[in-house]
Amino acid sequence: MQLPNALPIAQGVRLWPQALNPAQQSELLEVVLSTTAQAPFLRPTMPRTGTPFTVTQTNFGTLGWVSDAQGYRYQAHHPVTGQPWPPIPSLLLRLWHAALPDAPDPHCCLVNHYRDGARMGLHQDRDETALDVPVLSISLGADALFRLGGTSRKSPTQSLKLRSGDLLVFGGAARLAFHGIDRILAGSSDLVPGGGRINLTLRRV
Ligand code: MD6
Ligand code: FE
Repeated sequence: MQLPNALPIAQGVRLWPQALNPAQQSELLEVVLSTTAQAPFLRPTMPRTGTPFTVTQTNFGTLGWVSDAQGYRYQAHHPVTGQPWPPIPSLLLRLWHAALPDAPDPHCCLVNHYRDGARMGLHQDRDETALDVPVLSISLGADALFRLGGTSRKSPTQSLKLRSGDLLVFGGAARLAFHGIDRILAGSSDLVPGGGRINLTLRRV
């Protein structure tokens, strides 16, 4: 897997628009959905309040990111089935190493499933100790409006449209930048069965 030069979006943020062509997107989605048969999507809840997320989630890898009343954490087992998360499919590992040639294998691939109306509030990815390694984000399905800020919640933000097949790397000065998904553009893709968007974020923990 060879990637062309990325577009610089901000310090530490690089975007490969449509790095995956439609056939590659379908192949990746097929691999992802078939792997979720071993680790079904679940709807996490917010720490303390117990408010359900508007997305559903699952993970691949040795560690998965979970959220429930007890807080945010990484754990080795699916909270409902009690089984280890399935391994990260080799196709995803190849994309990781193409985007981040110097990084060791990721521990975690968090899979977010957005139906129309789902969103993700402004947050930092900071539950990892490996903050020196970037996060790779891969988008499949409906277009999404991604909000990118700075390292303070009050930093100015910009909006970026993420489309199916886009790869986004978040590292360096942006590794702790606030970001979120304002909304999904309903009907913009029919890749994901039933509509919506799947986002994969791969990281070292
Ligand atoms: C999403 N992405 O695109 C959510 N996190 O659905 C993230 O939360 C994210 O895109 C860290 C780095 C890149 C990301
Ligand atoms: Fe994030």
